[in-house]
Amino acid sequence: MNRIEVCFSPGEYHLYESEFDLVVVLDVLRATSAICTALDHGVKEIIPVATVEEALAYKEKGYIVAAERGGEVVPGFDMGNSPFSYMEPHVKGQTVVLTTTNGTKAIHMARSKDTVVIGSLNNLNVLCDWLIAQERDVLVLGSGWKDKFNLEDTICAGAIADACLKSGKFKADEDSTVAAKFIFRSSRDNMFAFLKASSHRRRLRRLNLNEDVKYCLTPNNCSAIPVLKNGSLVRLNPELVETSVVDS
Ligand code: 3SL
Repeated sequence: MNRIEVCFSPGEYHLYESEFDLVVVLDVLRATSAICTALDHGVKEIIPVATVEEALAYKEKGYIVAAERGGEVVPGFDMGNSPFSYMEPHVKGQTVVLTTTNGTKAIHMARSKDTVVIGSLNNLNVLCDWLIAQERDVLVLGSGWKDKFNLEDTICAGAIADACLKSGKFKADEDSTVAAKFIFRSSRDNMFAFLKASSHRRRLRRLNLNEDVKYCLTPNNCSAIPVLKNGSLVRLNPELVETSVVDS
């Protein structure tokens, strides 16, 4: 029996990291939803970087660079964190460098692990099927907000834990995993309404980004599983490109 556990935020990662070498990083609003969307729509690779300074260095070398802080595009950069920007024809087949407030920081923290994959509600089923087939212990790491707990990553982490536990191949020991599962089950019939009072939904509403939120809360509209290889996020399952919902 393998273990699946949920770590609510990067601030708690040190409590879990030594027990796992397969980590799923989530930042439902919006970094990992954008990354799944990008690879699903034919972006060749995403290079996640932790700081705006690193992103700037890539920009000076001529890369397409996306930078977000506090939900907004950092002035001087090509694009931000909206999943819709990664559906644009000019990014198809390209390398995109990305830095975000929380998501790329969490990816950076997990980078020394043997396997780091990217999750979201958008690629939920394909990711869960893959995790169940691995027969390995799994840590699901929410990006949270500046090291604090957030609801949207917890819902997604709970959905992943729920599916893995239902397969009968996993067990969970931590209360964080049990709590995530219950939060997912309480929210699954209307996640958008459930998150109405959440801090990040309020933040994105103030920025007129409700359509982004609705997209990010739509399960299974992507088939890509992004995996970290030599510092870049690439598609783990390119064979599914042909059958991708969005590309068909
Ligand atoms: O924190 C992050 O990495 C971002 O996804 C935040 S936002 O959705 O762009 O506000």
